[in-house]
Amino acid sequence: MSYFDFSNFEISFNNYIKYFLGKQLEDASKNDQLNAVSYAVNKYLIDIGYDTQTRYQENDAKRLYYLSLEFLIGRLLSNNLLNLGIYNRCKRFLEKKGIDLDFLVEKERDPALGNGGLGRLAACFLDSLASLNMPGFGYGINYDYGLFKQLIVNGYQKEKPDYWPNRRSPWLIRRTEERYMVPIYGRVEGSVDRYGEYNPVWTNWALLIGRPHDILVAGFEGRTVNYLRLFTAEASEDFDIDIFNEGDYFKAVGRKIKSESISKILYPSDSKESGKELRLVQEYFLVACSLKDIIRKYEMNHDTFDHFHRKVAVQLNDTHPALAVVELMRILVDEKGIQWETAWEITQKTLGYTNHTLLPEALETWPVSILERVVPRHMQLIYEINQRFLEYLTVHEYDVTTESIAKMSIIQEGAVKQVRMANLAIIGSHSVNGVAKVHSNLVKTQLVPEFYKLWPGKFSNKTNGVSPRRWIAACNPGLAGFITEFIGRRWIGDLSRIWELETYQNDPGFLDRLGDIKLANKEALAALIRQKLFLSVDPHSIFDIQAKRIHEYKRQLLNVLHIIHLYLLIKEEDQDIGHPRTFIFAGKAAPGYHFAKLIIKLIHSVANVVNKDPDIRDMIKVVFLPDYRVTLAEKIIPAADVSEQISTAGMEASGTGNMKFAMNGALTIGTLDGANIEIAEQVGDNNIYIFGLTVAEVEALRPSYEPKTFCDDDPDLKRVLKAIHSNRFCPDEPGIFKSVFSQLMGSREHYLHLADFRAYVATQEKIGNDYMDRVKWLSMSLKNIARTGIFSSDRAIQAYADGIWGIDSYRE
Ligand code: 4GP
Repeated sequence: MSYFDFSNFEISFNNYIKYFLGKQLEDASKNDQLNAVSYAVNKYLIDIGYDTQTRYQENDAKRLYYLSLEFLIGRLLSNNLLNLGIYNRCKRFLEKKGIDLDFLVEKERDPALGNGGLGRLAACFLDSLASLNMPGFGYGINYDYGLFKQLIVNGYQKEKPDYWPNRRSPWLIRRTEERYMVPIYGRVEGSVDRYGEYNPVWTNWALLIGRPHDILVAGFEGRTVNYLRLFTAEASEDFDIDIFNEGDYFKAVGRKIKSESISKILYPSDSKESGKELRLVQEYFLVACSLKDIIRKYEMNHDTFDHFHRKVAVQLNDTHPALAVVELMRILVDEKGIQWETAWEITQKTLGYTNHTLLPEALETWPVSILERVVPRHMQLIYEINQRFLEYLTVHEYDVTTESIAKMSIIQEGAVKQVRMANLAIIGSHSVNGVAKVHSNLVKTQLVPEFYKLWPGKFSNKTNGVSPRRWIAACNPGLAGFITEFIGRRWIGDLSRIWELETYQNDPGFLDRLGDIKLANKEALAALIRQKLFLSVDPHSIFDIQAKRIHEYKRQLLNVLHIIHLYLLIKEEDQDIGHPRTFIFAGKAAPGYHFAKLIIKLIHSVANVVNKDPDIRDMIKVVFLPDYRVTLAEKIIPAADVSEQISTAGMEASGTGNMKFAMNGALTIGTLDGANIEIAEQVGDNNIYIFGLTVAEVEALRPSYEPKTFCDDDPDLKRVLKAIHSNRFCPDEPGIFKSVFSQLMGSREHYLHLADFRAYVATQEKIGNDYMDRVKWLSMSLKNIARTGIFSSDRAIQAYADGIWGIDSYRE
């Protein structure tokens, strides 16, 4: 393609160093070189981006806006080079200058603008939208500080601020010509005009200023470049108040406030941190800036709003941007003078809502009093939306009970009146979806059965997916090259083709090579472990990995119970546990979640004892890799033999790590939860290790759960718990794990760890045996790679596009 004429790459690179940095190449630091390369690559993206926009414009394309408080995008350079198809060319070019591209790639900072699955999913979705040549754009916040950096000190997690040098990033384009004024606080003064109409006037507001910054998103093969638009809050000192005095809506004089703090920091997902006013302000800030931007673009081509929902789709990534329902209504009714009923129809048809969790603590509610203070006009509108909805229920729905009306109301009555964001999102959208089959069913039957009964057609499932570009091609070049050698490169843009790989399984040497690739990846991870932790692990041992947020429901503790069990088998009974194993953990705990932090300490304490005990003869090693993030995931996942997906059934909405591990050839040990169920359907029961209680069994057991009975019946389990209760793993800090013991033994232990212990241990034993049969293991591994094509985010995005958004593909 003409875009990739390398002569201009060289010019851009040289110009950046010489004119932007004012340096000679010899004086440029590695960081300067990295920025110069990134800058030169971004110039390609800008060119393609202009052409892409023209194509959308010429076709008057319907656009999708994905609103999310989190985008966990990961490093950009290697991914962009790969998607543009110029990695090798760029490498050769830099080699001539004596620069090692692979080295530079490793120097890039990884912006942690998200907490975990929800944010990473959003990033994979942007990759897929661009790769499918669809007009889909991310809208988020340009945080200065992403999720904290995790340090481990004496086995304890410590948090450090993680500053992302966003203001200097070569990938971020500051849109100097655009900014949005967002009113906040103040009060609403109403007057009734001579036609009897109520005219609200929002007065005495303060102003936030949102400045868009774009990160360009290249699709595979570089045909399409979309963008992720992140808003920075800027100070409003230089604001010209006249802008708002044009209409009579903003009659009063605005107060100037210092607004920069709004985009300072990402909130860690933590129930202790929830309910903080600044978080609500962030949510409103994002929604208000995004809708202003969306509407400005729409109005460039359209005079009326009659066709708005035919040209615009907005997806709410969980309830965090749910105020979009209200803000869109406010704009349509208050600013554009559209009739309520018409505005409501447009709003509902435009918005869709995705639920990502059933955990009660993650279901957002905001006190009415805070909303009244922060966004007084919006609170009025919420009351109005709710009143009309409740009236509709009582007039049109004969068989709704008072109880179900109370559950569906947006307002939750009680000592502190609350606004239920999920109810707002459901009522204000035309579509509600969960992220895996079982999860979507639970949304319907457990989370909001009343709404499902009312509007069954609104609910659907869209099983998650992950980008094969980042999660195979870029992170596992050995495997990617191998796949391409056999079936060509088309799988990168169409992962459904990867099944073709299975036809080669009888090719002599094929499985052997697959085994060699895994071994090389394990060696690389072992080297990283040595470098970071001064610990040596054997790449020939089974790499059994659990990498994800630390949370009781994900049951890292169950994994630890098993490790202690194996340790005691060797230590106390001198048993042969078969093949040696390396248990690797990674993940952050929310700063205020003390029990999760204690789990991290327990892992370290067990590691400390097990790794040093000569009696164990290196049969077990326990590793905790600190500061889990996208970059680390890219190194861990290709090296896994066993993928731990062991949440209590019914608690993990989907999981996406489970998909990444499987497509990189790891075998899953997992419960029938989230997308594990669908992975099992794809790979077949013989190629996955499923164990434990089902959702129905969990529900049946929970009310009468007595951990003690499981313990009494199982001497192994009893011994493990005793070891935790004693000071065996914490001689220097006696008693610190007593609360782990009492938690596990408590009848309210919600995650039923002990109930699944025996099944988990038995399944692990089977894994140990199977692993020793190399051909069997590799052939199972191959089936995981070849049969998980359905978990591409391209498939997920196509399903959203067809079923919810109604957007098309514009290739050329
Ligand atoms: C996560 C879910 O816990 C995970 O199962 C799912 O795969 C992911 O969303 C993407 O859908 N939820 C969150 C959250 O990250 O903050 O609620």
